[in-house]
Parts: sequence; C-alpha cells; structure tokens
Amino acid sequence: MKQILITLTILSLIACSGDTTKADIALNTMQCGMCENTIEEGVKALDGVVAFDVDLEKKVGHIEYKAGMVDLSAIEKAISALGYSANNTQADAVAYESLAPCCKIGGMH
Ligand SMILES: [Cu+2]
Repeated sequence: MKQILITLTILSLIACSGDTTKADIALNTMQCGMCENTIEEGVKALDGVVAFDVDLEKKVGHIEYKAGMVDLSAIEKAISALGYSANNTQADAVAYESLAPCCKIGGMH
C-alpha cells in the first residue's frame, strides 16, 4: 500500500513539472533596483510561479508558471497591487502612491 502511494506521488510530481508556460511581462513603470526586487519577491511568492527574472534595463520580466495554478492576468494583478504596471494592466493607484520616491515615474534621473 505504501509503495503504491509513493508511486502515485512521484507520478503526479512528474506530471506537474512538465506543464509550465513561459511569458514575458512588460514592466514599463519600473525605475530602479528596489523596484526590481519588490516585483521579483512579490511574483515569486505567488502559487504556481516556477521562475521569475526581471531585466531592469529592458523593463521586462521573464516568467515561467504553471498554467493550471495561476494565469497571466492574476500575475499582472499581483504586480499592479505592488504599485507597478504589467503589460496593459495599470499600477494600482494606492500602491503606487506608497512607493519610495525613487520608485515613482521620473524619480530617478
Ligand atoms: Cu525603485
């Protein structure tokens, strides 16, 4: 009985691990390294996100996620809630207002 359970567990792990989707997310309002960290930490904390890399210079995030657990619009909403725009989703106004001055648009010169 125990062996069957272990086998089933291994099989389900294999089934899940192969099923990921990759996408790029435009992060046009990101200003500095602090923004990069905030967005990276916030997105990586979401269930279903396998990997997330932010390129500050190109203002883009490379994401790999499990489509069955989370979708792109939920990820965009999470980034918006952090105070940043994601693709065509605008930053949440209240979250944006509470960002550090250097993280607001035009904050870094
Ligand atoms: Cu910043």
